[in-house]
Amino acid sequence: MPAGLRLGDPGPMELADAARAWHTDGFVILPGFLPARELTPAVRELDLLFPSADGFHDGTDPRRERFVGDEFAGIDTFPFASTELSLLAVNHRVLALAEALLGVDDIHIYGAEAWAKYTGACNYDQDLHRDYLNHTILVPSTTPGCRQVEMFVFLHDVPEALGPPHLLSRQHTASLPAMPNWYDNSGSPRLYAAEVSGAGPAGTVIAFEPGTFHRGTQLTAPRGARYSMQLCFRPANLQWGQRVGWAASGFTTEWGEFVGRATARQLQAFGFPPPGHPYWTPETLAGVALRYPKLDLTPWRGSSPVRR
Ligand SMILES: O=C(O)CCC(=O)C(=O)O
Repeated sequence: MPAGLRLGDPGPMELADAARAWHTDGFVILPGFLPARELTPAVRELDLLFPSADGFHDGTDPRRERFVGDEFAGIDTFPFASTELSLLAVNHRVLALAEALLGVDDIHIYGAEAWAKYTGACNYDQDLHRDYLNHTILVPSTTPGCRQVEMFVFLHDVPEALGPPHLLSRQHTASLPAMPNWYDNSGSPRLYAAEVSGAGPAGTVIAFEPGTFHRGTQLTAPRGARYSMQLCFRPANLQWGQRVGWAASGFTTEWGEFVGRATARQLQAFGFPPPGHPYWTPETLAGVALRYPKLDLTPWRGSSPVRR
């Protein structure tokens, strides 16, 4: 499969094709993978997190200063102020893709961020790098069952002028050692010449391994803004792949709102034991009902070992 292949028309067969490309190149670009009807509820609530392009560039949004001077200052971490955006992070298509790429059906989300970038706010142009230094306490592995996957999700169209990530196929980097982690353009023009742009329409998902070389690029569109999510998944038992612990934000209103609207599958991705697990007893069901009054406990209640 050619490096940087783009797969269109998402469908059931596409997950297998995506997995093949991901294994060959270390990344796969899925243009418009999330359809508009599933993206729109979250996009409508983006103003709960970030200034609009006009609000930033006209200086009318009092939140704008936060984004100036530091490319990473535009990152909000899960759970988001928008419950729709939190739900999108574990959208059924996203979970199916993570399962297909990782080759396991018990997956955990170990990181979720929303990121706003604005033309002129700062320098978004990065050196080619791998992300693994803050995604695992070890180094990436290609052994089945020991892989992790990151995803960039575009919440609107991201053409070249809105700074899409650029990625490099493993076919060009397989011989590079685990360190150093960053390669600048002057020292490695061969690598930069081979990079592939991730530019794509709204709903595009770019799945890549934490060991895949990639980089952020500059926003050049006049009065531009780019809104995206970065999601990270691992097999549930892969303890060395980490970024955040979800219980740390368990007291927030945003977490409670998300749990109250999430499905059993979505919550399992955050670490809820699956229906039928010995954890689910009358005692824990009663406690979880008190903690999350909006959560429908039917999937776990029906599976309680005590009731069988
Ligand atoms: O947001 C992007 O386009 C890429 C950012 C990136 O690669 C990074 O910060 O590690």
